[in-house]
Order: sequence, then C-alpha cells, then structure tokens
Amino acid sequence: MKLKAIKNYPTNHGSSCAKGMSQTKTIYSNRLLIPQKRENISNNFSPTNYDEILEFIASKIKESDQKCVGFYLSGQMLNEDYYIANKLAKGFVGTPNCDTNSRTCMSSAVVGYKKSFGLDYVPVRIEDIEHCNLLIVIGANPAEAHVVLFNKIKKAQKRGMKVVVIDPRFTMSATVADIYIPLKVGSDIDLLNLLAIRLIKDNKIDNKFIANHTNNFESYKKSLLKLDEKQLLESCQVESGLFEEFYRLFVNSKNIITAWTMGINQSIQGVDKNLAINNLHILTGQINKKGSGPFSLTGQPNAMGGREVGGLSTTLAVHLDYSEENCQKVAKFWNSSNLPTQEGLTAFEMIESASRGELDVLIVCHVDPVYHLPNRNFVEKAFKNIPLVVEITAYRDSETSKFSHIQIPALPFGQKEGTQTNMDRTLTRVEAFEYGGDILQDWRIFAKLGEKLGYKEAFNFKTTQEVFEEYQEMTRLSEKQHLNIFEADYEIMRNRPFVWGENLYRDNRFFTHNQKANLFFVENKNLSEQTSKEYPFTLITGRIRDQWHSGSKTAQVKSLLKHKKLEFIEINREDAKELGLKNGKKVLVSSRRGTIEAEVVISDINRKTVFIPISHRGVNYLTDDKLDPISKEPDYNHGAVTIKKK
Ligand SMILES: Nc1nc2c(c(=O)[nH]1)N[C@H]1C(S)=C(S)[C@@H](COP(=O)(O)OP(=O)(O)OC[C@H]3O[C@@H](n4cnc5c(=O)[nH]c(N)nc54)[C@H](O)[C@@H]3O)O[C@H]1N2
Ligand SMILES: Nc1nc2c(c(=O)[nH]1)N[C@H]1C(S)=C(S)[C@@H](COP(=O)(O)OP(=O)(O)OC[C@H]3O[C@@H](n4cnc5c(=O)[nH]c(N)nc54)[C@H](O)[C@@H]3O)O[C@H]1N2
Ligand SMILES: [Mo]
Repeated sequence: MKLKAIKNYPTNHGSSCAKGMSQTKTIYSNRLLIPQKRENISNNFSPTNYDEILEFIASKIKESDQKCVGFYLSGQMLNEDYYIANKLAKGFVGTPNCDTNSRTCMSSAVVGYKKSFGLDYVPVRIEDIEHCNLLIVIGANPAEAHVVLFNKIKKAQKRGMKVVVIDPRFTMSATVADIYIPLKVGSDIDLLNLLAIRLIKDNKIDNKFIANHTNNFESYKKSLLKLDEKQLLESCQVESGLFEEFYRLFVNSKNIITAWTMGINQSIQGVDKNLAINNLHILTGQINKKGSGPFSLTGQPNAMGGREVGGLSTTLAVHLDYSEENCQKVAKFWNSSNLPTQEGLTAFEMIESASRGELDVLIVCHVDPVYHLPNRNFVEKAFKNIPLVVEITAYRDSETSKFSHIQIPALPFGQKEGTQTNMDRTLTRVEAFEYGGDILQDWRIFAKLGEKLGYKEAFNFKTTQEVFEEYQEMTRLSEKQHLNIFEADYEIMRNRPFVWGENLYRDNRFFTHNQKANLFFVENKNLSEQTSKEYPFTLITGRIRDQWHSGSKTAQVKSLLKHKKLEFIEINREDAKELGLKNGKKVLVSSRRGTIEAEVVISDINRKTVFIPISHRGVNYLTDDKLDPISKEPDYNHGAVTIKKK
C-alpha cells in the first residue's frame, strides 16, 4: 500500500519522519495475532480466545481486593482506548492504581504547569515558532525526537529566529544552534537561576506583568538574590563569556519560547526544573503573547490525550483531581458507586507494591514497563511476584512478555481508528487504512472485560465514535469547562483538526486561586546519584532519530537500522583515549544496579559523561530508581556508571 501525504493538513503539512514513512512498507513478523496464556512464566504460551481469556481475567479481578488490581496504560493509546480503560479501572473495578508511562515522561511538566499557572495546559502552539525571536532548547533534542518540528525550527531560523541549545551532549540539534551551552548534567536550575538573578539585577524584567499578574515576587527575589552568581556558574561548568553571550541574546529578544523535554522532566528535581523555566517566563512576561511561552514538548503521540482523559493515577478523569465534589460528579456521570476516593499509586510505586506482594493483577496496555522502568533488576523481581500479569499488545516480543501470563492481541496503528491530541492541544483523527481481521482495538478489549465483570450497560458502545462522544460529554465536567473537547466533531476532524483551550489565559488571567501566576524559588540540591572513583561517569539516556523506544516496530525495518546502531555508548574522545577505547569496540557498562554491553561511539559529549540510547533494550539495568518527590518521574539521566573493555 502507498501512503499519500495531505499537503495542506494544518499540523504537519503532510511531512513525516522516516519511522512514519516506513510504516506501510513493512510486514512485521512479530505481530501478536491470537490471545495466549500460560500458568507459569517458565512455560510456553498456549492459544486461547478473547471470550475465554477475558472471562478468566474478570474472575481473577473479582477475587482480588480492588486496590490489588493495577492498570498500566500508555501515552500511545488513542483517546477512546484510554477513556474506556480509565473508566473501567477507576469507575468500575474501583482501583485508583491506574497509571501510565507518561509518568516517566511528562509528569514533571504537568505538575510544573499546575503549580505555576494552576492548570495542566500548554500555553504555546507550534505555529508560535513562526513568531518567535529566540528559541531556547533545553534538555531536548528535536532533531532526533521531534523531526517534523525541527524542520519548522530550521525554517524559522532562515527568517532570523535564534536558537540556543543547552545540553551536556553536542546533539544533532546543537549543530544548528546559534549558541550551544554544554552545561554539566543536572545543573540546569543553576543556569536558569543565574539568568533570573541577572534579569532582576539589571531590571530586565516585566515589572508591570509582575505587579498585576504574579504571586510571591518579593519572597522569590529575596531567596534568589542570596545565591552566589560565581558559584552558580561554576556549578553548571559554563564559561562566563558564553553565559554573557546567552544573556545578551535573551535580553535583546522580543519573543522567547523555551522548549524542553526529557533532559528536564526526567529528574529527581524534575518539577523544580520546570518551575525554574516557568519562573523566567513569568518574570519577563514572556507568555500569552504570540511567539512566546514555556513550551513543554510532549513525547508520545497521545501523552496529551492521556492527561486530558485522566489516565494518570493522580487524576480521576478529564482534568479532575481527586476531591469529594469531583468524585461525586464523576460517579454520577458514569452511574457508578465504585469510585476510589484518593489518588492511586504511580507507575514505579505500583511495581514497588508488587515487590512487597501487594499486587494480584496487573493489566499492561500498549506499554513495556519491564523495558522502560528504571532499575530493571528490581523491576524484574517485582514482576515475578505478581500472580497475574496481562499484556494487551500488538507485538509479541516485548521485554514484559518474559513476565506475562496472558497476552491479548490489539489492533495496531493503521488498523484502528480514533483520535489523539498532539503537543499543542490539537486533536486529530487517526484512520484505519488496513484491514485488521478479527483482532480487537484496545477499547473493545477493555469494554468486553467490563461486560464480563457485569457492567454491560456502562460499556455498551458500538463504534469508536460513540466512545468519543461520551468522552466529549464528560469534558463538560472540567473546571470552568475549560477542556472544551465537547465542541469538537468526530466527522469534521477527518479533515480539520480541533484545538481545545484557545487563549485560555486571556488577559493574563491564570487558573490559580487569585488568577495570578506563581513564582517559586527553587534550588539545585544535587540529589542525583553522584559519580565516584568506582563509577566515574554520569549516564545520560535518550532517543535516536530512526528508532522508537524498544523498537517493536522500528527495529524490524532494515532501512531504519542504517542511521545509528541500536546498542551504542557515546563517550568523549579524551575519556576514550584514557581508557584506550576505539570506535566500534565492545565494552561492559556497569552501575551499582546492573551491567550491559554496548559498542563505543566517540563524540564531543562532555567529559565524564556518556550516552546510551533507549533503543538498547537493556539500558534500564543501569538506571537509578530515584523519583521526583511530587511528580514521581524517574531520575533516568543522572546515574553513575563505569566502563570496562570486554
Ligand atoms: N526518534 C524518536 N523520537 C521520539 C521518541 C523515540 O523513541 N524516537 N520518543 C518520543 C518520546 S516518548 C519522548 S518523551 C520524546 C523525548 O524527546 P527528547 O527529550 O528531546 O529526547 P531525548 O533523546 O530523551 O533527549 C533528551 C536530551 O536531554 C539531554 N539531557 C540529559 N540530561 C540533561 C541535563 O541534565 N540537562 C540538559 N539541559 N539536558 C540533558 C540529553 O543529552 C538529550 O539530548 O521523544 C519523542 N520522540
Ligand atoms: N532509561 C530511560 N528509560 C526511559 C526513558 C528514557 O529516556 N530513558 N524514557 C521514558 C519515556 S519518556 C517513555 S514514553 C517510555 C516509553 O516506553 P514504552 O512505552 O514502554 O516503549 P514502547 O517500545 O513504545 O512500548 C510500547 C508497547 O506497545 C506495544 N504496541 C504497539 N502498538 C500497540 C497498539 O496499538 N496497542 C497495544 N495495546 N499495544 C501496542 C508495543 O509492542 C510495545 O511493546 O520509556 C521511558 N523509559
Ligand atoms: Mo516519553
């Protein structure tokens, strides 16, 4: 089959990355085509069917205390799949322990936005790049992770937009930067605080905006100005001349966007790092005007939709947090009396509870937690403790499959339909362009399970559109009806996407208690695992352009394997020389938690810093399971490792 681009489609103008282009040219030999089960994970799977297996799972759920049932969802599920899974888990099974891999991805940004502005709302649109004068890319590598957006960035540079890239690694994105700042891993708060101090001292802040639209300025300023500028600069290991160049560019730019992703969010101080970015935009009034604002770039295709539906365990549904009033509203809407009343366990906490033997059933959908959670040896042990692990997946060979008792096939992208929300609040239709046979779409699997549990009426949907329309109705429950997805039209979205929440912060009125933005003083507390004589390198992990995470699809495509190897370790040339390492050499990389093998790639990454891509399925044997105390997002990027020749 041949895919034809819709050139005038508003979000991507018909362009795609290589991963997308390869979609229809490949036959994936690892598709899961029939439900299968086994009693013990040391046995082989034997075939079963949807009815029998869902009946069995329902019986196990009924036998369990509801809190001992966990749902592990994904920012790659479509809105309709997500909505039904969340409705089943929180609304009818009655467990609050329903979280998603977005916990490992966007949760620090969610908390940051809520604390600063009162709402999980991205106040920037992609098209703002066209009106921006300075784009600060911090802890993100859009050249590999947001390829279509990166092309827009390059286009905007041609019209004069400047780009500053702040990253301990000289990335593909850094190659186009006007200023590249190779700060020390984990020291972003120091750099951002230094910038804030200078802006305040030189009175380059927006005093009117601060007076009218912000809280806490005086106390924030008092704490901030106690910090020592020289120490901050030393801490982030940035030369003062380079900082001054950045500072001059910042104060001379009319419209500024800061874009960030995992180099900021995935941290034991992920929330604080987000607040440090938001602070700068509040101080300078660089928000709510064309071409400016703090722009958290979303990772997965529908991580935003998952946040809206309410898939995170810290949310109940449709942007509603747990409160007595909200629980009542939702119980009434779903006509259910089973709702939990308090936030549930987050992703890694669920696994911790499993390690204590407190989880009976875990349903994993469109996600591979054994691969993607930190400290994998611990995670594997915990999985072995769960009596029933159910995997709903389109491909057979995930890392989690080594620990699952049941695998249920779902229709993959291309064979299913629904809607998803991109990074700037734009909902688009996803179409089926291939026939998927008897395999069910994710939402149908959850709905059938709902039926088997005795909730036929609540899950009696005939079409994906019906599911979307119930979800739409529910968005009317959102605070001030700000989540205006109820205004979208499923049919119209076939040709024209729908954007929710346009100009929500009209006249700089935010969603906090007094409609003012909150400044928070934050400080780099150096809480990550520190390097030592035994483990002298700091490990960064991240993406490569042509692979998607564990590569269940992309690692099957020959043409996508040409760009970069799947299992490499990037190391600075001086460090490589000291260790006697050459390009292509196999090494053993160890942390306090585990060891993996990788192939050396010599680069200009900062000294004593190494990078392993997450296309290496074993990467999380190394990573640390420290979590941000509020967002519970893992500190993936700052563990200490050592390297030995093989
Ligand atoms: N090709 C491809 N694209 C993808 C994905 C994929 O698997 N493949 N996944 C999608 C998903 S789910 C996500 S979340 C996004 C992620 O998108 P990105 O976050 O842009 O991708 P990463 O490669 O994780 O890049 C994080 C960057 O942060 C840097 N970094 C690490 N530690 C620090 C630090 O302490 N400070 C600073 N300033 N920088 C640091 C790293 O060197 C790296 O360049 O990508 C999405 N796009
Ligand atoms: N060290 C380290 N670890 C990380 C990260 C990092 O930067 N560093 N990043 C974190 C982040 S941001 C993310 S988002 C996660 C990503 O981690 P995961 O989401 O776990 O990775 P994927 O490989 O995308 O797994 C998706 C699974 O869904 C299955 N699947 C595909 N299509 C369908 C479908 O239509 N339906 C169903 N039911 N299943 C389907 C695939 O077979 C695959 O097993 O990793 C996290 N872990
Ligand atoms: Mo992600």
